Amino acid sequence: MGSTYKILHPTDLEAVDNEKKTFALDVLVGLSETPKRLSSRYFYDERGSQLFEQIMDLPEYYLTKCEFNIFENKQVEIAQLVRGEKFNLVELGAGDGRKTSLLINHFLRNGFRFQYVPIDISESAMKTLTDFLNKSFPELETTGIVAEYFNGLKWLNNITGSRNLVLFLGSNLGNFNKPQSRVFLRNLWNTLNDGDYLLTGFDLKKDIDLMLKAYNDSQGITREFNLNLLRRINTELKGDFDIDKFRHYSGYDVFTGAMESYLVSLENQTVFIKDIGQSFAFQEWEPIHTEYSYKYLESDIRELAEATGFVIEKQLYDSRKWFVDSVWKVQKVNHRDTT
Ligand code: AVJ
Repeated sequence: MGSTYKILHPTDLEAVDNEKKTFALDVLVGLSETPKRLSSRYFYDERGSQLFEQIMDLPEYYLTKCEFNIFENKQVEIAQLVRGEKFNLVELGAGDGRKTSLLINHFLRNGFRFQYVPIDISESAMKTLTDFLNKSFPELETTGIVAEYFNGLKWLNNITGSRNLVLFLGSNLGNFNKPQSRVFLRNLWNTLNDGDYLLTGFDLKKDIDLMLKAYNDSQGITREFNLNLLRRINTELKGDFDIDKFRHYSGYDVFTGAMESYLVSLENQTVFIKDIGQSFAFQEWEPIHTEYSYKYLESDIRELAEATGFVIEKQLYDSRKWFVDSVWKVQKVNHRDTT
């Protein structure tokens, strides 16, 4: 390997700086509250993303299996939405593209005219994805956008007039509570055009033991995934968390309808975080809330669509009906107003 250098522009430096500051501020606020909390958005550093890939391969983590089953069996139903026209297949937070490959393959085999537009904040994830796509589908036209979802979508709408089919897979919406998901979906609605489609995954309410197993796997990968949040604070903010003095706990709250994950302090202890310049006291058995993974009833899904200006077109279930990829159409013209 020869020597190489990279010039960091002021804007790059600012971005790095801002990201770290936001993380530090969120940790300070979250650990100062009672009960303590940390946001699940910070799970996904490089190690966290690798651990999540491993979670998706776990036998207990049924969500990914369900969505694969849907993408294997419902390709024709999805293809009917965009038959005969040029369109953009947009994906928010594309990951490794394994599920989407099934759909891309179907579209290509049937001579559909489209480009694939994955939007992801991580440049390394985008590079891995485009390399994989170039190998698997040399004839596919891909325009990867490294940006925040909404900036990416706005840019896309300015350069093409084609219909968008937006994929938001994996029950990612489940990390948001009701008001947060409404804001997110309404923003999405605002950014899209009349007649665009959104295909989004919802994990349905089901047997509680199945859900508990999915978030408390026998190999302890989910435990590592959760604890990685403390590791990240140690490396990025110079914290001195002793990882062995916390345990992973994940339970189902029947009232909120969410699997909720925690890290529980196993003894009285004080943790110092240098970049925040402060220590935080933990009592024995004191929890930190780290994640909501909401589960849905059919009525929850209908309500969400209605509240945010979408019309439900199709409900695509896996064969066990544990999960649904819900297809929504953007409706910008209110028909009640035009009659
Ligand atoms: C990526 C947010 C859909 O909530 O099921 C997996 C993340 N957390 N195991 C989920 C996760 C614990 C996952 N989502």
